[in-house]
Amino acid sequence: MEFYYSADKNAQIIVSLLKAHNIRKVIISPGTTNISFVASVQNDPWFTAYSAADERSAAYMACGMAAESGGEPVVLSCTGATASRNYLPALTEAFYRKLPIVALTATLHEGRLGQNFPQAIDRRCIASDVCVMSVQLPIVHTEEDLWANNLKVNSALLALHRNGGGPVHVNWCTESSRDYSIKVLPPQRVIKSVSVRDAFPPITVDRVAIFIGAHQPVSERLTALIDHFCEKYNGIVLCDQTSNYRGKYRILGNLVTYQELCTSSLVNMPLLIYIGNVSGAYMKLQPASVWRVNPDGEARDCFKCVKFVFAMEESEFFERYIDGEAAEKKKTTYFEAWQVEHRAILEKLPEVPFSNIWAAKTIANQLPAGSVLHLGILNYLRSWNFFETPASVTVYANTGGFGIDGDVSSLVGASLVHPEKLYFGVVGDLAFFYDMNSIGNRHVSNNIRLMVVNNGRGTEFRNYNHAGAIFGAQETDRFVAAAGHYGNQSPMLLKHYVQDLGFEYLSAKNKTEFLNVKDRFLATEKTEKPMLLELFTDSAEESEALKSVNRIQSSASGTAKQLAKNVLGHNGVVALKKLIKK
Ligand SMILES: Cc1ncc(C[n+]2csc(CCOP(=O)(O)OP(=O)(O)O)c2C)c(N)n1
Ligand SMILES: [Mg+2]
Repeated sequence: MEFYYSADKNAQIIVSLLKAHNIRKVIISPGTTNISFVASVQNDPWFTAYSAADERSAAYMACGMAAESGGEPVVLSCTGATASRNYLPALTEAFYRKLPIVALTATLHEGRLGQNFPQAIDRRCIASDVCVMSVQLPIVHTEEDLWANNLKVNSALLALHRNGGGPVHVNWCTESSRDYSIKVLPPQRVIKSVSVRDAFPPITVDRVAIFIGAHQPVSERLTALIDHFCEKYNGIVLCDQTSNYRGKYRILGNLVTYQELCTSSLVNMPLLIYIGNVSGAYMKLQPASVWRVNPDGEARDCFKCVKFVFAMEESEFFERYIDGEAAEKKKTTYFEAWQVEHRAILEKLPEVPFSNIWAAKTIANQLPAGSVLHLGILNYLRSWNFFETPASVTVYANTGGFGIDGDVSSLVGASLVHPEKLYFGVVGDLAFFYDMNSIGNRHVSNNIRLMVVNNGRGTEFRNYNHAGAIFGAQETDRFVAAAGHYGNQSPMLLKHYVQDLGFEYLSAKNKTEFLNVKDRFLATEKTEKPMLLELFTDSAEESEALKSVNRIQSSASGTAKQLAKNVLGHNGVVALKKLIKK
């Protein structure tokens, strides 16, 4: 019988990626749990394998080998029991000398830990000075598991050299497969790291998108570099409000990407440059590959296809690709195509009911110049990401942790920095009541204008397309949407509270009332008091408004897909997709 690579997916990922990252030297200690990796390596001529029965010694051998070979990484592989414990002295040595060692510790299913299964050793927490990164690879069952384990191994192997480098730890769960019939390893995504000292990969594609997650206001200099880059490479800058880029190639991407009856071909792009932090835009993009640019050097693979990580400042990246060339080769067809589609959708925008979306549509572009806007997550970002704000406005949201617990406090804190500026906030009733004490802070002054959309619940969960919608309004309201708290849309409660705190109170329960108060709310001059504008909206109408915006554009195939969803339900669609794949 011939033996090839193991069918064990974690072993395959590790072997493939070691090769892709140009790592050849492996020191193997004996045992059962690591057998699928060992057998896969021992017949592959790529690797130079050494045997060492004593794990403590194996790891010190790796130290000597890595140092002597000028920083070439050395892999260690051991089994369960106490084997891996004996790596610790040498890994400590490697940590303080920044030696690139990959400690592969094989493990049984995590559920066996602490249950008197023999050999089940808990390696989930390790000492802080034995490696620069430690990752856990559970058994692969799904595509998502495969993606996650691939990413973790790539990240660990990149950490061998990043920020001075050092040893890394990969604790991988074995499937205990006895199948060694795999002649060719399944392809693995490889992530490469690029520093300012490296050669940069060429951009050979005909269009490039830049996606900016939540970002501090993009400086004038960086804006000029990005614009220049777009002109050279047929680029576009896909933003949400929190991207804070206001250059020539900005497109608020959600109006196009949210169309559920028509998937625009524009959302497919061969290359996406990803900068910035966690985005709450949920923009539906389908890049073929992503290059992430950030001094943190991390993959942050939210598009699931990062290929290069540029560990550098954004300006260094764009400057290098512009390469001193004048921006003569102006080719901006990709941007123009996005503009055309974006405008076409805007023009077809129907009249929507009184709602968060309607308020955003009505006043987003009327915010006073130079003001600052703070948005709540989900409904707030979503509604206000459909409509453009003036270029001089900066926008923030708590997308880092995604809580509804501190939106108002964040607004208050920001407002203290520039007392001369106006600070607008838009939050929901649950978010407001959560954090209501903060507007009683004695530092609050008249540069705050807060809009509270009071729909009496977390209306997010009542939206027609939310997972909560399947239970029906009444059931969802009981616990998922937490309806009826905090005065149950009382017209008095918030009014009294904020007036007693010295706020000017405005309210609107329909479009006419809103149009009557909006100019006061948007007054460009500072008023005597801070303001709170309370909107009373209805959840069914909030949902209706969202549905209208999401269904402006339609195509035959998109409509058919939606119809199938309605008839089959979510589970039916998943089952059908599986069937088609087979
Ligand atoms: C601290 C915290 N708890 C719970 C959540 C989950 N969550 C997300 S949106 C939301 C409802 C928000 O309700 P509201 O502020 O009234 O906005 P609406 O959806 O009604 O517009 C909740 C509870 C969260 N993000 N943060
Ligand atoms: Mg609400």
